[in-house]
Parts: sequence; structure tokens; C-alpha cells
Amino acid sequence: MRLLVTGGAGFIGANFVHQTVRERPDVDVTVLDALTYAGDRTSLDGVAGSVRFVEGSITDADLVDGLVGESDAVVHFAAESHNDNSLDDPSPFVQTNVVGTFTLLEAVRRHGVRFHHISTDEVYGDLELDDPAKFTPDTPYNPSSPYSSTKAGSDLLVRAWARSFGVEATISNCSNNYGPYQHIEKFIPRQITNLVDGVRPRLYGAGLNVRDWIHVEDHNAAVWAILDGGRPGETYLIGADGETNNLDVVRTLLEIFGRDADDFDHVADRPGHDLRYAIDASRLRDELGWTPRYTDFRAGLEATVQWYRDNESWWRPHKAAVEAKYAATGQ
Ligand code: NAD
Ligand code: TDX
Repeated sequence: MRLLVTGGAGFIGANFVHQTVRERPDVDVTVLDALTYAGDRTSLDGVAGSVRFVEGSITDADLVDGLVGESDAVVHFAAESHNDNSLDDPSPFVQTNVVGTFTLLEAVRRHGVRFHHISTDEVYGDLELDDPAKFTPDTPYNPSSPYSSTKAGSDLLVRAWARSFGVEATISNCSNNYGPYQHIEKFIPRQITNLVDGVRPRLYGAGLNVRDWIHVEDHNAAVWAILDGGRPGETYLIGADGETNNLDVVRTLLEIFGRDADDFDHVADRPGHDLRYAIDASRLRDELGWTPRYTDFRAGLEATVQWYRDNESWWRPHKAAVEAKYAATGQ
């Protein structure tokens, strides 16, 4: 199988490429990545000999057409992915997430290529803290931020191309990922690298917002289950029943670092901050037999802390600039 992976130099995409090279030696992987601030070619160093890397944008129709024409399937991770950045400047979010996905869809339509679209639970908006409900594939779309609205737009394009043009497409909407190679602008690696530097973690608002954490390896195993057995036109929700509020995540990290439980700061809240996400992954579990392997969140966090300790050269060059940007918004 010839597989085109967009965004393969980013967090989840790079982990997907590592997992694929490790577990699927019959798959011939090409990565298409624009190497934005979020892409890092060194994240693929361990698999460089087994993967073809093409630097370019998913909005480049000619480049995309050529690469899709040489592929049997496309897994589409590439995106602008950070909510806080989308509040500062939504423009690249519209370009990459909406126009880029459209560009890929037109190419897979022309060439009759299987397409899997990676998306987020944030397209469903948020839930109340005391609501027993979780997101299901039937939950109405209700995105809050420029990021989640452009992801919602891209999902709807995929649904329309599947229905109107018969494109063989599947969609997955996953909850918050953690693990190696995550950009240090994101919550967990930001706090881990703060703690490595002896800096107090930064909690937006009261810290009661809930995220449904899943290890990136479990997300990517689910993506492979969908590629192998997913029904065209279908949406699969991916989550591992990992609901935890941000305060508890920070307290667990402080404990891992041997610091006092109150050794953190509350900072300015995110405008429009979604309260709670929660995934019902029954379809994925029942139809495709997927189960998560990383069910001990604390053990997963300890391993992730160790990864950031062992790979300081990967993140250190970006730390000062990331923190300077947050400081400008009081975060
Ligand atoms: P990331 O920001 O770490 O990586 C994104 C990658 O896409 C980078 O390598 C970047 O260079 C590349 N890219 C950006 N614009 C591009 C363009 N125009 N052309 C080609 N490449 C481009 O993101 P991530 O956290 O790995 O997220 C990957 C996907 O998973 C996204 O679609 C995101 O919406 C989705 N998702 C993420 C999470 C999460 O918790 N991180 C959860 C659910 C879904
Ligand atoms: O310093 C921080 N302090 C803090 O309290 C940061 C960076 C974040 N937060 C909070 C905001 C959120 O409630 O932590 C939570 C997680 O924040 P992010 O890591 O920015 O993730 P989130 O906004 O939930 O979105 C993530 O999950 C869904 C990914 O970035 C998205 O790409 C994905 O779609």
C-alpha cells in the first residue's frame, strides 16, 4: 500500500509515521508537510530511511494532485491545530484547514483514492461539567473557536464529497492527545517544560475545564483500525474515557516532579474557553474492536515527562519564544 500522510512532521502525524514504519513494513509512506512552526523534520529522524519526505503545502493543488495520483490512500493530519493561535490570527486556519482539505478532496476525487480525515471532538462544542452526556456521532456540530470552526468546515466538506461524489472517505473525531513530539505550546508539554525549568505551571482561569485525554499511540491505533475496516462515509469518535480537569493534570505533574501541590499560577482565561469534552467511542469499540492500551493516565504522563527530559534538544530552541508569546496575552 502506498500511503500519503499529510502533516507527518507534526505531533500526531510523526507518531503515526513511527508506528506505521514499526508495525506495517509493507506500507510505503510519503509525508507531505509544509514545515510550519509546528512541523519538525527531526521528529522523523528515527524513520528517515524508510519514508519519503516532501516539503510543501496541502493548498498547492499541482503538488497535491501529483502526490495523490501516486497513492492508494491518504491520511490527512495536516492542520493549524492550536486554539490560542486561532484567536490571535484565524487566517492560516481557514487556508490550511478549509482550503487545504478542499484541495486534497478534489485530488482524491479525480484519482479515486481512499481518504481518511483526522478531526477533533471540538467540532461538537462543549458540555456542562455535570452533564452525564458524551459526544456521539449524532451530536450536532457547534464549534466555538476559529480553530474548531475550520475543522468543522473541513469535516462537512469531507461528508459532502463522500455523499455527492462517492469519494471513499472516513472521518475520525478524537479527543485531546498527549505523548512524545507534542509542540510545547500545548497544555501538557508546556507545563512539563516549565517544571523542567523550575517555573510554576500556568492554569487558565480556575482550571476546572475538562479534557478527555488519550495517548497518541491509542489514537493512531484507532486510525489504523478505521483504515483497515472503517465503512466509507462513516464518522468514528476516538476517545479513551480519560476525562480529567486541568487542575488535576497540573497537580499530577507537580507530584511527578516532587513539587508542592499548590505550586502553580492561575493566569488569564482563554476567551470562549470550552468547558468540557467527553467522547463516546462505542462505534469504534463495537464495530472495529479497538481498545486503548494506555489506560493508566499517570503512568502515561510519567513516560511523557521522561521523554521531554530525554529530548530537551528537540524542544529547547522553541521554549523562550513560546513563553514570550504567552506573556503578551497574560498567559
Ligand atoms: P501539529 O500542529 O502538531 O502538526 C500539524 C502539522 O501540519 C505540522 O507538521 C505542520 O507543519 C503541518 N502543516 C500545517 N499547515 C500545513 C499545510 N498548509 N500543508 C502541509 N502541512 C501543513 O498538530 P497535531 O496536534 O499533530 O494535530 C494533527 C491533526 O489532528 C490535526 O488535524 C488536528 O486537528 C487533529 N487533532 C489533534 C488533537 C490533539 O490533541 N493534538 C486531537 C484531535 C484531533
Ligand atoms: O498554558 C495553558 N494552560 C491551560 O490551562 C495551556 C496552553 C492550556 N490550558 C488549558 C486550555 C484547555 O482547557 O488546557 C486545556 C488544553 O489546552 P490545549 O493543549 O491548548 O488543547 P485544547 O484547546 O483542548 O485543544 C487540543 O485538543 C483538541 C488540541 O490543541 C487540538 O488540536 C485538538 O483538536
